Amino acid sequence: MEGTMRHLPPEPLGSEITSESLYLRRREFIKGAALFTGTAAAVGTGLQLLSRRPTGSGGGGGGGGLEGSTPTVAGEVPKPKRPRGPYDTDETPTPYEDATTYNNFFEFGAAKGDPAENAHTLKPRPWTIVIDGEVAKPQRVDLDTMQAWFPLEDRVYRMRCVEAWSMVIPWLGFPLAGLLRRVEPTSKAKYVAFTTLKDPTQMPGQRTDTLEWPYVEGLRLDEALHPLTMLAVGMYGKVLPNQNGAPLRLVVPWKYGFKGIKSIVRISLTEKEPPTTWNLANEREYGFFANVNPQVAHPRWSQATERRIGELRRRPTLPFNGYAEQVASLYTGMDLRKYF
Ligand SMILES: Nc1nc2c(c(=O)[nH]1)N[C@H]1C(S)=C(S)[C@@H](COP(=O)(O)O)O[C@H]1N2
Ligand SMILES: [Mo]
Repeated sequence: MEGTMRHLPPEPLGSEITSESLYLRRREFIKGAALFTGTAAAVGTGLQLLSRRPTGSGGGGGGGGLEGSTPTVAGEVPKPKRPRGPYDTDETPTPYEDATTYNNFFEFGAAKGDPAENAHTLKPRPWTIVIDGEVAKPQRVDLDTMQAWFPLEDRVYRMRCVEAWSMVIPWLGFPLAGLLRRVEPTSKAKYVAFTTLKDPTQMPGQRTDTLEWPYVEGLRLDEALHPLTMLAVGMYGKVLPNQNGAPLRLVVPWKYGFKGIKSIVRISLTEKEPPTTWNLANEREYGFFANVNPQVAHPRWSQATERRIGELRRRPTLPFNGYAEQVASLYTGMDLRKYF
């Protein structure tokens, strides 16, 4: 991704696509199907690691963890059985290794491999989140405390980057709606603004001016309250790796990936549409809504197809990233070419 004003390399590069495909193909040949079974088994197992809520506090939710595990025959590893939820895709999750080494997190560098290499300087605990603005109950809360308010849910979502690559990620988290209802938005609240940590000692990329810091994002309140919208604290059954936005990131699966702001420290309810980082960098190329839309090309590349990481052939991009049935009604009467 880039802002032309800031002279970052154009994406996606043809050469990058070729070398990436060859790399993935070679690796898949070596590791075979083990990668995929490994991924499936990982989902659920991290719930124990993550849940620090006291026993008895509603464990159900949409998650299942190991509750449904089948008893094991001698020597066999138990397979977690989780019924597919209403929002899960049944598509094969992207290998964990790819999801954690091919990242966009400009606070740690602009190259895809930079975050995995550099994000160890981020300290995800202790972590405080401020919730303020147009709410009856503003607060400053420790993340572990906040996490204990909600049962964790597994959600397998597609993620489509505006650069025309995509992944399938099993997230662990909770719907943003629950948090917003808890702080009681006032009648003036129309939008939700999110802010990433600003601390160049933890985030060395903030010493450069690739983007304006801190990274900021926003949603309209109805989008923020939609049941698909979640705050993630983990993925693949484990605590969120730093490079994926530890300890708390936004996930909005029908929008381009840049809406999924990482390492959130502040959530503010506002009356006016809040500024968003990529729109500030280049308003011609990145809008506020950023709904995945195969019919609206980026000024420098088509959005009609995408490269699913791990696959060789491109696949068609779906309206609202395949979530049209759930979210299209949020935009009835809106010109989605104008509000891109
Ligand atoms: N704070 C912050 N959040 C961010 C970004 C970033 O650079 N900084 N990149 C965004 C973009 S462009 C994408 S595609 C996703 C990538 O998430 P992933 O690395 O977990 O796949 O994070 C989004 N959230
Ligand atoms: Mo992105």
